[in-house]
Amino acid sequence: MAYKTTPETLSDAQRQFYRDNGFVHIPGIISPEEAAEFHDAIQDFSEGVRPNEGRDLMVRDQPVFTQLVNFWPENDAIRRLTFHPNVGAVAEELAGVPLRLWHDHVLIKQPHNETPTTFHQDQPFWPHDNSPQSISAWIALCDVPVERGCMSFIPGSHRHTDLPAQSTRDANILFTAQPDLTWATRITVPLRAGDCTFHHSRCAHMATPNNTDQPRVAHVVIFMDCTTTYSGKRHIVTDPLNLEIGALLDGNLFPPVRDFATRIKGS
Ligand SMILES: O=C(O)CCC(=O)C(=O)O
Repeated sequence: MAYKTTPETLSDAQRQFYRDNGFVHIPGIISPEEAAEFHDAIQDFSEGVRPNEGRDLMVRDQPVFTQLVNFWPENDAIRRLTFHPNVGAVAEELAGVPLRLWHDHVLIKQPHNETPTTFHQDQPFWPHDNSPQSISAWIALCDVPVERGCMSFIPGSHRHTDLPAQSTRDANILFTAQPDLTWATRITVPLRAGDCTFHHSRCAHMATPNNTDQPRVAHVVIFMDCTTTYSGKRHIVTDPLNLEIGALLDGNLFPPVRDFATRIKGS
């Protein structure tokens, strides 16, 4: 299938934009037809999964969004999207290092959810060492204008590598930790279905409320450096694994991008 953006068509300007700003808008990472197929599959799947039904920790109805973490082992459509070869290949081009999956999550902002996801960096939440280039692909599975909950970024904020974790529900916390960011330019990126933004794990970002009648459905695939080791910090994905501090995060749950084509076929 021909996509608007592939590793071959990625321009030097796009690579440089990512390096300078810590995020980049990538049109057509998947096709609109694929976005529609994945959107419907996720809507069907998520309606059947409720908090407190077995995987309660992995389905979280939060004020900011409904979050389904790491459902790729259980759902064919989510697996095909998480291991989508074009998404992984463009992520590696931007990061400039070999990557592996950290985890995925479906993020649904329900219709008329008036709650923004407030500015935060991702990396401080993760139990990672040795992962300087971790990067997220935020893929729009429906059109996401500003009014439906699109992302905004603070260009260059990925250079702040020493900030504590910032809640996604406290609009002041990032700016209290780093007051100069209060005055930094913010860039808001509405997306058409099938487009994505990639953001570096330290690039501060937020998402606007959903003031529309339709749910905002996004699928986020998070990649980490193949060298990433476990830091011991508590996290929903690693807590059940009984890892030793310093262990390489590898194995079945964290496949390298180079193995994605084979992983599409089964978990
Ligand atoms: O979609 C959202 O509301 C926020 C997403 C986010 O914070 C992320 O992908 O890291």
